[in-house]
Amino acid sequence: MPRKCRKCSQPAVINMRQHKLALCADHFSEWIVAQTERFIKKYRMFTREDRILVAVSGGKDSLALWDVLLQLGYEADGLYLGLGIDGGFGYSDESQAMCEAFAAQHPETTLHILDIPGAYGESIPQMATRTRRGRGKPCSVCGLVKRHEMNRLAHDLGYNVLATGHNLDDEVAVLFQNTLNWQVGYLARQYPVLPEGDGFARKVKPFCRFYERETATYAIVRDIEYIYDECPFSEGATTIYYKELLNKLEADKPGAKLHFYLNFLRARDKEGLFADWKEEKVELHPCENCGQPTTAPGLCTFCRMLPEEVRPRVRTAQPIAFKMIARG
Ligand code: Q46
Ligand code: ZN
Ligand code: ZN
Repeated sequence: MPRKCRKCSQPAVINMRQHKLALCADHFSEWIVAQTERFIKKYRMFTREDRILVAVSGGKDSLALWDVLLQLGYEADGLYLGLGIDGGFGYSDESQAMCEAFAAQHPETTLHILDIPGAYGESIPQMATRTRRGRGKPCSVCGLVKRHEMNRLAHDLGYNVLATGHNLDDEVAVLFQNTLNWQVGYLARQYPVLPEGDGFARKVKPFCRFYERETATYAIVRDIEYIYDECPFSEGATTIYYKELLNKLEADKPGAKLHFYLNFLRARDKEGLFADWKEEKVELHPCENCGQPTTAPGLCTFCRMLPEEVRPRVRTAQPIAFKMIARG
């Protein structure tokens, strides 16, 4: 028998076994919005005075996050980085089209689009091939470019908070990987909010306590169009392997992922796990080319990776602002 919404007895669109809660479409969207606000406050992510830049990829999590933040009345704009990834189906073009379609329906917001090949003359896979980084996979170059450009653009465009759509499944896969390897430094820094400082924007993950199926259901009930395909290079990634393992665990023990993550946060916050851990203080210097903070004197890793003649572009590369003008 299909389940009924706990609040209104309409047919439920989702049954969240870990919360023993089944909800209809309307009550589920309300629940997601209210829970997000609760997490934002609980982890002191930001307030309505902050300017938030949401890193959008065209996928369900980041577009759903943008939607929720707008519903909550935060000043939240989007940033899309065009990576120039095709994968035989125009992955980057299609994901950009999804972000534009979302922005077109929200005239109160702005979508900033920076096309990496347009700005620096090469796509991410081309950069990876030229620099021979990442053993045939462009992901390490991609991560480096995204981190650098998001931070640079947040700063240049006057946003102090960078929000990403990482969900519970993402966070738990990383936590599991870091625990298996006892990566103490990474574990100590894994948290829903990373404070700003030394030229870095504050980074927040307001969806870190939602399962992937919850963000997907939210996107569907809110009629948000998103790209279903993953980036073609994500195939075979270690985190996907861990996600599969954890899905098996979750199937046998509903709520196991959430407990693993929440107990980790509790051990950290209430029981002082990592309280004595001191981050090695590394001195940061502004990059000679772009001004972003970097550990080694001279050029930052991103500028060093670019061909010399392309480097000056980092100082001027600005995104296109895609904004729908409300008619009427
Ligand atoms: S890192 Fe690698 Fe992702 Fe970049 S190349 Fe694709 S899979 S998008 S999160
Ligand atoms: Zn209901
Ligand atoms: Zn630099």
